[in-house]
Amino acid sequence: MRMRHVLAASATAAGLIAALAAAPAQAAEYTSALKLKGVQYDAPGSDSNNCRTGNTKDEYLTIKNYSSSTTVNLKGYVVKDATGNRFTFTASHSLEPGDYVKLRGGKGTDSDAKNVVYRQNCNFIWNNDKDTIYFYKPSGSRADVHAYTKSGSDRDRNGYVNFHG
Ligand SMILES: [Ca+2]
Ligand SMILES: [Ca+2]
Ligand SMILES: [Ca+2]
Repeated sequence: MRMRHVLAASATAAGLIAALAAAPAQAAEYTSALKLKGVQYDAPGSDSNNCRTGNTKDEYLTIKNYSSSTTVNLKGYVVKDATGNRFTFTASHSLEPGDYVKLRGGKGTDSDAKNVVYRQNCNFIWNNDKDTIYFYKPSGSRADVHAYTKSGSDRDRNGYVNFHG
């Protein structure tokens, strides 16, 4: 419903409407400096969500600032999966142009220098077969979204899918 409203209100050129209609899931991402760079959705090795001995930390989502001039604070940004599991960046984390952060599972100490934020949760969030990654601005508007399947998106089957360069 929201997409129809946006199209009716803002798109006047028929060509633009056709282009947006062809890729509705990704139309919103180009208004955002921060985008989903890629995801290691299947942590290497056998998966275990044991906080001490498991490999949840090896599952990560990379978020990058694609703006050439604007620094963006991650505080208040939200990521969500297809089933509604969510993580909110509650602490300030400045991403300068070209800077990135890896949002890892498991428990650890966030570090700007190491470009890492931990979900502080040892359960996996990105499914090994398929999932959808939603990324929201603090205002609630969508910054980016990408769906993947192991069979269709991950040609080399290494558990990683790239969304943006
Ligand atoms: Ca695995
Ligand atoms: Ca999931
Ligand atoms: Ca891959």
